[in-house]
Amino acid sequence: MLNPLLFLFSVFSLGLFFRERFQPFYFILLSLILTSLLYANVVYYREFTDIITLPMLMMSSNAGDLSTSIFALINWYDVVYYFAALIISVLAYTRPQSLTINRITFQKAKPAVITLLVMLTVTFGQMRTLDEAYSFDRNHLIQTLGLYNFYIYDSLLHTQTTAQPALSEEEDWNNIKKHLNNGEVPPATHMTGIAEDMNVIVVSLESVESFVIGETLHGEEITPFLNELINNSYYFDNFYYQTGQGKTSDAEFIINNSLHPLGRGAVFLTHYDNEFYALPEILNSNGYTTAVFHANDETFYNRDIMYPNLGYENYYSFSDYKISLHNSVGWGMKDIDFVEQSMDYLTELPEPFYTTMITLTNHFPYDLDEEDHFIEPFDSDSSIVNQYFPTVRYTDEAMRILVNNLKEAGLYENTIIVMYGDHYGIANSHYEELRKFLGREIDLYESVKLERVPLIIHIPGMEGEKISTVSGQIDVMPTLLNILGQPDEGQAMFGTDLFAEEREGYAVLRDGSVVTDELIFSNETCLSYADGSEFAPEICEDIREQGFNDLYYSDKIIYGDLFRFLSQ
Ligand code: GP9
Ligand code: MN
Repeated sequence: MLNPLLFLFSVFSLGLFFRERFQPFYFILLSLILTSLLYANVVYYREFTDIITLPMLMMSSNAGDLSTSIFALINWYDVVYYFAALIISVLAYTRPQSLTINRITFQKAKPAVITLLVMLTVTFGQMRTLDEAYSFDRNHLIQTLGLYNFYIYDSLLHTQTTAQPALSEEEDWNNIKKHLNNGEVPPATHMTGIAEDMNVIVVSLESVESFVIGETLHGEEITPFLNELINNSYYFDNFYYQTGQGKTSDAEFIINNSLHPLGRGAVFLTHYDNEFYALPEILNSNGYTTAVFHANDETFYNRDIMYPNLGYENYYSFSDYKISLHNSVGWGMKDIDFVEQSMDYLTELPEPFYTTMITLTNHFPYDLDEEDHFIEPFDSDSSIVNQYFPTVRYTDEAMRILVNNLKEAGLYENTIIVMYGDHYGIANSHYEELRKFLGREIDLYESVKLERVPLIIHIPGMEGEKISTVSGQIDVMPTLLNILGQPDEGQAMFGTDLFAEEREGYAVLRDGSVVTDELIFSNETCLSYADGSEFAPEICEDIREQGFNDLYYSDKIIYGDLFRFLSQ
């Protein structure tokens, strides 16, 4: 409480330098600005469990498309946030003298101003020496600094990170390579080239989490098709999403680069003109046709610029689909129609192809017409949790149609199908109601485990199996490169081949949490992966450090645009 108070005290007292009749206006204006900043974060937090960072503010071009979601996050009783501003305004009108204090000259205020400056310098100093690990865990950071001071810190970070490319040197690579070589594990030789020259379809399953897989609601399977597909695929049930504020686009970024996304903002928006060494680009230079299918505005997340940069030759977006009121809901085109129309383009692509399909129907706030419900909603006090089940079930149905269409088109037998959940679907603010579905308390241990999303890899001719070693989105690229028989040419990948014999369970989440087959490090706490019992912090020290370095070096590559220096 003290940190925000110090900030508020400082900025409000600046009003004392104004002439008496201007003071009330200054207080009203300031109160409105600060309340709006606070309230914007309250709304954002309800869905993203995160704070708006400066790079996110610059995402305003995406705000239009977010409007359907924003209304689901606003409550009428939120007016309480504006009470203080209201009271100040009423007072300014009825008794302005109650809001004015004798104007202070700078001369008189000198001791106070000097004290304030000293306090601010100390605060800045503290921020700079904050344990660096905190900087990845924003929840912790806000608790330490308070919301308003956080923005001062974020501005410091902003100038520091935007200045990096100019300062970056080739030598940075030496440290990064050293770090990566340390944890390097050779890929599984028995899988090398097993799917050489096969097509690849990677499907991003919007907001699909692991907790629905294999589960039932009202006695019916929530994902009957995915459950069926899992039976003859490789299925990773301890697979974690590693996205940051760029959500879907971050997931695409991780899958295609085996790099971590950034801690602040979306790489697609902040570093779209960087040099990358991405999976589509590698495959394209080895004879693959590359394409993305996503029935949204082509400029959303800068995809129109980022896709060619990552090596995608074709991008089928909004204008390539026949979209009507009838076949759209919520954010846009319904997944079933999307999949069906995409087939027309897919079947025209020269083989082998590497394609990405991005689904949309299971997007917050999970709107879906009654006629498209293949399962009844859940019954709780959260409409978000309730509606999530029919939309997941709908996307599941779309996947059945996709696979059936692939079979009909004769593509199923020579196409690897990868399906992954892009990020969480149910935000922490709905855990109270989600708990009713899960039938257990959601403590720190459970909330980390809820960061799991499905990963399914279907390889024609292979039976597959369930693999329970901990893994993350960052591991998909090295896995695909190996089964496609594409040698790792020394590009910097932060993931490891999922089939590698020596691979040990490991996933670093973007907030600095680290998960292994034995341990969970999250929120400065060390837990057992098996049962959530708490260990002394030292037990997690090694994995905390390893995770921190992964994020640190991956960030260095992106902020410094280091691929410019990589000899290919
Ligand atoms: C936007 C879609 C959803 O085109 O991919 O993005 P999200 O809000 O999940 O990041
Ligand atoms: Mn998404």
